[in-house]
Amino acid sequence: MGKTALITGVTGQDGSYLAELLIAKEYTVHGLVRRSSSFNTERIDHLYQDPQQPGRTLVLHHADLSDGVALVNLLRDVRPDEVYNLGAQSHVRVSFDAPMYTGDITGLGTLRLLEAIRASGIDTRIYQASSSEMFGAAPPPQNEATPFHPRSPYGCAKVYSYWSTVNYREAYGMFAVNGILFNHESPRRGETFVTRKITRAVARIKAGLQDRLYLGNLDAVRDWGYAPEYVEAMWRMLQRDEPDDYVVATGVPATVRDFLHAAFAAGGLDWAEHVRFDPKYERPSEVDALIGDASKARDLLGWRPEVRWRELAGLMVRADIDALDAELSGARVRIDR
Ligand code: NDP
Ligand code: GDR
Repeated sequence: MGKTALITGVTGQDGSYLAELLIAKEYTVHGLVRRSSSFNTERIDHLYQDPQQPGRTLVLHHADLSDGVALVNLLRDVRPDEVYNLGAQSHVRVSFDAPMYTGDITGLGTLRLLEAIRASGIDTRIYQASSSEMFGAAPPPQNEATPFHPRSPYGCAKVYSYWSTVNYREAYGMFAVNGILFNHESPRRGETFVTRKITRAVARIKAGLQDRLYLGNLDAVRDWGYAPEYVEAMWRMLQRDEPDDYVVATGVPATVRDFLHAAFAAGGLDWAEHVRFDPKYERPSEVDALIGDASKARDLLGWRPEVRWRELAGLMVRADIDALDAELSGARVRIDR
């Protein structure tokens, strides 16, 4: 019998890659999906199986991180061997506009889940999606010993979740781990995060659908890795004998401007001709530089990143060009009909 996992945030970038990874490892994956007035399962539609089909490997449930009772009931029903808490209001800029909501879901949501595990009395392991945003203003390189100095409501909420996870490990002996992941991207990255916003714009500018791209601070330094590699690290953390916390990063820095340059060059374009500044994309307090030291993950998990930011920019641009081509040719077919 394979294992059973529950993923919150299964419809997000990481949730979709993690579901694929676990299904390939013969897990039965249960995903928590929040109710939306339009479809929000695009990233996992290729994994969808008819609910009537016996022996499904992906089962979706409606629930929400704001609803603690629903979490208890879900855990009692599913009785997962592993829980991955990836659900969150995950956008840093938006967290300044919706700080209370972000605190509720990204912060308290984790506590609700931890408490639901305790209340349901099941024996399980939990992975908490912690973030390099917790380091905030702490100078790079950052590792597991670097003190936190968050710079946004999102970062503060993640610090709350981090310590709640550590506390449940210490107080109740729970197998609870924090993966402190630095930025990781992919063709499935949300369209309003800076990398995807850029690579999508390259495709649209090349196709003549857009001319300008408005961005905020180009000087910020980030350590961008490739999401499918990062979900492998999450899984490895839960396979260890003892629970612990790990930084996951490439250790290679680049500015937003560097990424912009590489992505436009990959599309045969000059970014300076198209990019304009809009202060609305700046944050009231910015995180200037995040560069991770993932030596512990390398030594204890045997985890090593392969894809670096420049290659990532190229692969994301190609994926966006291909996706737009497919969309446009589909539209033409419909118009022809
Ligand atoms: P996404 O924004 O792509 O996905 C977030 C997921 O959370 C979505 O499935 C979303 O649902 C779900 N969600 C949002 N609100 C709720 C709610 N109230 N109840 C239940 N689910 C909810 O994020 P990523 O996949 O990029 O990141 C996964 C996790 O890792 C997040 O917690 C993020 O903060 C954290 N993280 C991400 C990093 C990165 O670089 N990607 C780095 C470090 C940490 P819906 O699809 O309906 O919006
Ligand atoms: P980040 O990612 O805040 O690091 O959080 P994002 O891609 O939003 O910003 C990266 C940097 O780019 C600058 N920037 C812009 N950002 C956006 N979104 N839009 C713009 O137009 C723009 N112009 C410049 C930002 O100021 C910032 O410095 C991501 C999220 O996935 C979090 O959930 C996760 O925890 C962290 O990464 C690690």
